Amino acid sequence: MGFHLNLKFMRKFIFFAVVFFLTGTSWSQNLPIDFERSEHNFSAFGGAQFTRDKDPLRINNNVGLITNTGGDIFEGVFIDLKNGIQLDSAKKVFFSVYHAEGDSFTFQIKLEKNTSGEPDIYVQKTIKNSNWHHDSFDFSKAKVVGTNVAVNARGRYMRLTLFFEPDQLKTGKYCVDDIKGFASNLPPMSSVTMPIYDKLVWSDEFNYSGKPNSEKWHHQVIPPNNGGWFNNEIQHYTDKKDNSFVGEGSMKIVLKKEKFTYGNSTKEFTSARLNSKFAFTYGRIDVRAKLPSGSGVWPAIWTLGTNVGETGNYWGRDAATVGWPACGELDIMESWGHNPRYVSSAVHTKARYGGVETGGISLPDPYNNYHVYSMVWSPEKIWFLVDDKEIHTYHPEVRTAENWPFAKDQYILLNIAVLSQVDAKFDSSRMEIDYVRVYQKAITTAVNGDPNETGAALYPNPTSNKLFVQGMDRYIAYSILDMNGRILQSGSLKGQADIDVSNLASGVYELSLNGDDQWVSSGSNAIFRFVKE
Ligand SMILES: [Ca+2]
Ligand SMILES: [Ca+2]
Repeated sequence: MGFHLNLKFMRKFIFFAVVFFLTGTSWSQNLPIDFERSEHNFSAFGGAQFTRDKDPLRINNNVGLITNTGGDIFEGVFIDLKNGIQLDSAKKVFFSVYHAEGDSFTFQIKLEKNTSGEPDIYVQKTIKNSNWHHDSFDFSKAKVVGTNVAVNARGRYMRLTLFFEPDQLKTGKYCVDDIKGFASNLPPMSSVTMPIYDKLVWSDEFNYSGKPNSEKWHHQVIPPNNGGWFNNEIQHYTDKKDNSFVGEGSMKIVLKKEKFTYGNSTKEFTSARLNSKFAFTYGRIDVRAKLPSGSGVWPAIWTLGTNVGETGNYWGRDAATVGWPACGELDIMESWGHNPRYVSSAVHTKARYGGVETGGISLPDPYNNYHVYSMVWSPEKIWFLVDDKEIHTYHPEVRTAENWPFAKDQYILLNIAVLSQVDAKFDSSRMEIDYVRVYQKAITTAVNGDPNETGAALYPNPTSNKLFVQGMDRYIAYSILDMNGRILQSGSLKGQADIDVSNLASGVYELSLNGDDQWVSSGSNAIFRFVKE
């Protein structure tokens, strides 16, 4: 959903993200790229065209021919490298270029890590040469895309993009050949397998009637931005039953054209924005929903860090105030009425100045059909799915506080916003939510004893702050031990309970559950092993 959007950056980021989604299936190749093999095939975007062609000046040589059609100021071509270019000791990328028309031109090479969370970088120069021009770009003096910030680039870059006359609408034909750099000798990017989170830890099936269950949902109604909402939204959110209610197995969130005053602020539309009173770290969330429609209508299923400290939200009262985007935001489903049937997912972090990483999919009729919008959030990668089909992933190679605020609790938000381009004839539209389900991983196997005998389950694993223990009716006491057997904390439990482990350092620990004489023979216990992030 996002707040405080910088539209200039946003457009650029969204543009590149869309390009990635549309054309993200090119082959992965290793350096050097000399166009002698058919795999040296770039993917074109923004109107550009790419073909492997004969060298116009040298016989028996193949080159890449890029044609700018003037379709977009950022038309270009890219290729995904199998092992990437490693910019550590060697920082230069070599190339040969040739302009078929012979005029001077600006040539840019952009490199992307493709792992999200770190900025894209580029080097460019204006070249005037009527023959082949052999040159190199020094990425120790690269610039961050979208800024004038210089950076001494390091690490591995997986995607190479070429622009001719970037930032200008210009037609032209350009040849490129022999792109060389220091090929990474690291193995291809590790593929992280999607974990299976199958322990249902929180849900609302909406099998009741009336207002949304107040034990599970908080209505966010106080406009946090000087009497209004962020993003130039033009509605108020209310807790009125005609803006959100449950019946016939689903929750309805209704956006209505209706004058409404909150404080001194009068708006022409009302809607609802619900916060879950449940927050979690890692797991899978499934939301089955039908979407509202109409130009300017902006439904969202998303999460924010509980530490956002936003006025009027459920967590504001005891949350730290890191603010947005440092809290992290995960958009499981967003859709904008001006782009009908397209649903997308996005990640907002501080690393991209609040900008986004997005991916999406067009659905035939998300307004009249239910789809399941899911997110699988693991300690190192996040997957976004529609009907179990992956539409976007977020996977920084190196996780930092800037690009990965996602080792802390997030809470769920469900809302419909409306923007000023709403149709004058718009009356009302609704989102119907069949269920919201959150799953986590549980440990059910003790490192000693019979797991069926213990009947206990621990989740989530790994954990960052709380360890939930289910099936505790047979145990009354617990201890947490380090791997040297030292007791670090202990206490008593009965039934389902949670143990605060936020003070533990990262590492592997054992939880010892100790039997009650009434149920378990004296001295009996079960030990589970868990990971503290
Ligand atoms: Ca060649
Ligand atoms: Ca239901």
